[in-house]
Amino acid sequence: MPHMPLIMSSTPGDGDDTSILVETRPKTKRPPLYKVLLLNDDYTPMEFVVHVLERFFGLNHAQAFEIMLTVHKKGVAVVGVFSHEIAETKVGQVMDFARRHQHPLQCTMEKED
Ligand code: TYC
Repeated sequence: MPHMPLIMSSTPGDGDDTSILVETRPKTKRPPLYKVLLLNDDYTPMEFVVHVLERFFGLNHAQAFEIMLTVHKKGVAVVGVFSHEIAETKVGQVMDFARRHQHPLQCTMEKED
């Protein structure tokens, strides 16, 4: 919202000549969003990546397969856009799950422009 001064004036005609200008600058900047990226590698099985996308990003099988193929072919893809806290949680979940299964799958986050 633009700068919109709120004018608190005296009651007209009551002899009070003072008025107060209150600068109200609505400070409602929305928090930045973060892209969560999945990176390709030569070793993580395709089915594992599809499972990760279904499990942690709520994608159905067809959506998960499509994104997995995009990463496989292009090297990287955005799998979702979230608040900083949610993005960090997703990245952590994916990295932890991949490590526990001994796959080199990489997941990162990047601030949206
Ligand atoms: N390139 C992998 C393979 O051929 C599959 C893969 C897809 C790995 C997406 C990681 O983020 C990834 N088995």
